[in-house]
Amino acid sequence: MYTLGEFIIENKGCSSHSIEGLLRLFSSIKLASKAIHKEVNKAGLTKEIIGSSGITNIQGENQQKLDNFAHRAFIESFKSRNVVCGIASEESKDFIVIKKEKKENNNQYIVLIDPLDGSSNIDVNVSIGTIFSVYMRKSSIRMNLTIEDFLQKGSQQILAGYIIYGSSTILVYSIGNGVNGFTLDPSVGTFYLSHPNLCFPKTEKIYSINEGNYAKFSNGIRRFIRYCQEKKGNRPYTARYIGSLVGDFHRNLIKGGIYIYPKTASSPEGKLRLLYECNPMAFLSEQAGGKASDGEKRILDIKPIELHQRTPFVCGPEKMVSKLEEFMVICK
Ligand code: AHM
Ligand code: MG
Repeated sequence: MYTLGEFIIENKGCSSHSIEGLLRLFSSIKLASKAIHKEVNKAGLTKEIIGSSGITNIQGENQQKLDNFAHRAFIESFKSRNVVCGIASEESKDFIVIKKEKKENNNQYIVLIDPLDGSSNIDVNVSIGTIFSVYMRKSSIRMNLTIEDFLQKGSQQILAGYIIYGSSTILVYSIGNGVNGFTLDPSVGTFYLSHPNLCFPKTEKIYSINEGNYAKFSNGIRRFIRYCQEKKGNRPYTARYIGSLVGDFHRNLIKGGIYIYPKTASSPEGKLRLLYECNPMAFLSEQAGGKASDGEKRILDIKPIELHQRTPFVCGPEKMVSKLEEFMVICK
């Protein structure tokens, strides 16, 4: 069985990035994710992990203790591996500059991360995740990092992935040559290839949306929901919604389903963050033979204008996303 490290070395594909760089990046990601895995697994036993940290984050949301732990774990881990020059995190207002250890280090990777996604599920023992994405810096290495290093289109990602802390801990990633998943064997602390070449299945089965917001949805989204529920062909589809993007996406990727977080009357920009959540999931969707859009246009083509920008988000099998887009046009 391949370990993640062996797989990276043998499956670099056409990526022009150095194996050493990728291995160092993954070394940081693995280290932090194992620390989080350990904490998540004993969450019921210790008050240090469950509940609110008492801090309101930049999103105006109540930061959970585990959000904070995960944010610090990733920042420290990236700092220690000497490979990344800047990080933007959903839990931090501004981007974080990582100083070079040695003058000759040319750390050129920019990381954008949602350290702990699906926070509302922490206290109830339901799957949560980490979402990450990596870009090359655009500014000269002789200059200071600028905000433009972080505000790149999703199509510029060189690596994107997530870790799901569920019944087992699984890391799924793509460097632009397909999607592969690795399960952590906690007894040895190693990720092994368990889900090679992940693609959305041909048969669509599931739709995932918070239907409690139905009254606030646009007519296009309501029409699509009714279409999913109609008895015709392989419909009605099954409704499944965890409220944890990583968990919902992972299930839909394996079983065949669409994930939707549209704009609503009260959140005209949607809820999810373009840089930390939607771009990496859109990259993975396309790499798995699917599609991702804001209901009208491709997510990966959006030029971000600010770090914590939100966007409506739809991703899943190509046919399902295209069908939803059709309804959005018809009902305009
Ligand atoms: P978070 O980053 O604060 O955890 O919020 C993102 C989460 C997604 O994981 C999930 O799909 C969505 O918010 C659920 O929102 P809602 O409870 O409004 O359905
Ligand atoms: Mg999130």
